[in-house]
Amino acid sequence: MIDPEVYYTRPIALRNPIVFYEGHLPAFSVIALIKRGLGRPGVDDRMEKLFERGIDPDSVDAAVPRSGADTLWPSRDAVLDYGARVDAAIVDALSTAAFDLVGTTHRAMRQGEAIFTALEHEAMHQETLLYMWHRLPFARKIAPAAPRYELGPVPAPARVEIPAGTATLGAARDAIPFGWDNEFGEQRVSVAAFAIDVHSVTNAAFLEFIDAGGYSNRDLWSESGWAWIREERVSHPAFWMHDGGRWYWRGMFEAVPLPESWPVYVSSDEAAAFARWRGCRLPTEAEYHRAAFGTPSGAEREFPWGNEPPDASRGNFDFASWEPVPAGARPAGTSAWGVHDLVGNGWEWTSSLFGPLPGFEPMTSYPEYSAEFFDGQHDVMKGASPATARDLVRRSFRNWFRPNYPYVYAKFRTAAS
Ligand code: AVJ
Ligand code: FE
Repeated sequence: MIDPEVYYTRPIALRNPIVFYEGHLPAFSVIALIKRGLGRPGVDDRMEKLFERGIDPDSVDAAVPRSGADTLWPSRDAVLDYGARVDAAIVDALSTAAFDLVGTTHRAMRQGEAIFTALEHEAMHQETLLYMWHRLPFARKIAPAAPRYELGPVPAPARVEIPAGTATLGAARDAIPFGWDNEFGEQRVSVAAFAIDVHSVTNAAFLEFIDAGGYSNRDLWSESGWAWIREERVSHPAFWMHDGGRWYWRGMFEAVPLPESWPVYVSSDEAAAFARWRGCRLPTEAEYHRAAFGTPSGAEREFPWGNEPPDASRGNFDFASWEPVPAGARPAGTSAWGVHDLVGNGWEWTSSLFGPLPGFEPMTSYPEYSAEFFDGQHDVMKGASPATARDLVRRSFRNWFRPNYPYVYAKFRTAAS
């Protein structure tokens, strides 16, 4: 899909170049499954060191040099050859490992942990790669088929009142086949009554914020949010482009005259500024759970629509589309309260800082996964985007980014007490 010429470029300055990810997926599987899971030697020490970890700096001009800045990356053939060697080693491990040791000597293999870790990590980076490729110039990409967009009317704004009740965050350790460490344990939270938007905030609504001078009104922004938009001269969503006096959506393959009914993709800082402009706020993680999984009877569901497994009728996820679809276009995914698009069509920003649930324990196959990010500098996102694999669509799944990260497929809605 992409021009080989961009293989060593960084479509997002904060992240590693594309070549890193092609080596990172196999290297990660070796480290999590073969080394930590099964206690066997790795496949290629040099490659496993080079491709072990990504980065999460808070700014491009941080004093610390960007990871990989002075790395001489291997040729693509060498990376692909490494991938093939890893595939063979993984197949061999799965066919011959002494899985009866699970739970005693091989703690990272409890309930197959390290296998799921490798599989879900790859699914996550498929999303990373797609939103990175979204930033590449159109001329560097080949559309697999003529792109088609779903357009539709802007839904009428509406709010729903959700009465006070209980939300269950996380999951009990044995309740799900696999979860990342930050999904455990289970926590019941009392949520006061609140009101929440039935639909995600659309491009049309966000345009009003821009036209009202939202990006130059200091009062609407947090201190760090204001510093970010000033320093990086941010004056519109990263998914928008301005040309000849008109706004366009930066699609994967071409610019699309701004589709008013699509949810706006923004950073948490931009979402919070919009909410303040509207005289309200973002929902908390617990409020998101209540809106998505709660019901008037008090029982909680696995998914907004009920307990049936996710499919394409319920939401725009699992690579169903390169772009968003209009807000409210998947009514079969509506929650018990009539709230649309809580899972799919873009992650949902919450106002909650990423932190551990009670009983948190770093996972053995990847102890760095969450713990390093419990630093008060990351906001929780819930739900799913068009580029989120169906395997990751589950109630307890939690995603997180810095509040000024504008590149991920993330939307929002507003709430009020
Ligand atoms: C959980 C999506 C924030 O993309 O940085 C991938 C996931 N961690 N490899 C990221 C992750 C290590 C992470 N997010
Ligand atoms: Fe990774």
